[in-house]
Amino acid sequence: MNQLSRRKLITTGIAAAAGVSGLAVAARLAQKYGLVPPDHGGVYGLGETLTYASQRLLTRHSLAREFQPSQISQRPVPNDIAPLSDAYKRLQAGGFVDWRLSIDGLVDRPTTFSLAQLKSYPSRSQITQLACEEGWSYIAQWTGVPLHHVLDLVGVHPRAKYLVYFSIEPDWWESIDMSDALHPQTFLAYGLNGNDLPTPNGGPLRLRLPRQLGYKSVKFVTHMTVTDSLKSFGKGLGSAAPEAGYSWYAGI
Ligand SMILES: Nc1nc2c(c(=O)[nH]1)N[C@H]1C(S)=C(S)[C@@H](COP(=O)(O)O)O[C@H]1N2
Ligand SMILES: [Mo]
Repeated sequence: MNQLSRRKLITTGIAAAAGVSGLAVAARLAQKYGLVPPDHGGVYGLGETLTYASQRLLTRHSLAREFQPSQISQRPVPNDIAPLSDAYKRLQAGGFVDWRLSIDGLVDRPTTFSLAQLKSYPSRSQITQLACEEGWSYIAQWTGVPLHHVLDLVGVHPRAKYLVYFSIEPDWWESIDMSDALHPQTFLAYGLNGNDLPTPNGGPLRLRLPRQLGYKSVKFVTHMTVTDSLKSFGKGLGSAAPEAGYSWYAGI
């Protein structure tokens, strides 16, 4: 049986189990295949699980749409950000020479990278859409290093399940599963439309993840950690988003 029909079968199986034999069976199936998102609890729990499970199985390797240069939006819309912290302003005053991204957790070689190091790795540009959960969006050209390149350098352990990433700005942290972390279009962006990434858009460094809503593309990223469990982060729901009422998985 080929991969896709197998995936379809599992998804259909989970959905059918939810309908026919009740929630417990569906939940057990989803658990078995590692398809339960960290914020699955509560009234809408099964809905979240089904959305995540079917997306995971059917679109694990699919690509977000990429656009032509002529389709780039006139103005990349920066969303409002909270007033910048002193820690950020100090680094900005120094031209971000001292900006660091540290990666630790379930990796062979915990490493701290400077921007210059990140820029020395093979860079990639992609023209994708950033879509906010509030309804607006824009198309821009993002330049950076694919995250899988950097994760290969630090050596992710086989039992890793999630990547948790943090902004230098308080209250902004997110996580994604390893399948999204290693996805070819997920990258650490330091450029926008041919220039350095402007501060309002998350410069000098943000995560870009075009297959999920804008809030997963955290700005001002300074720290990432690889883990097999999200329980000890924040309220254990996987990220700041579900703590504020948004879905952890924001696939588009
Ligand atoms: N650190 C940080 N990251 C953030 C945000 C923020 O306010 N602070 N806003 C998020 C939201 S809700 C969206 S829609 C996008 C907006 O990206 P843009 O400003 O480039 O349009 O960034 C996301 N990343
Ligand atoms: Mo947003």
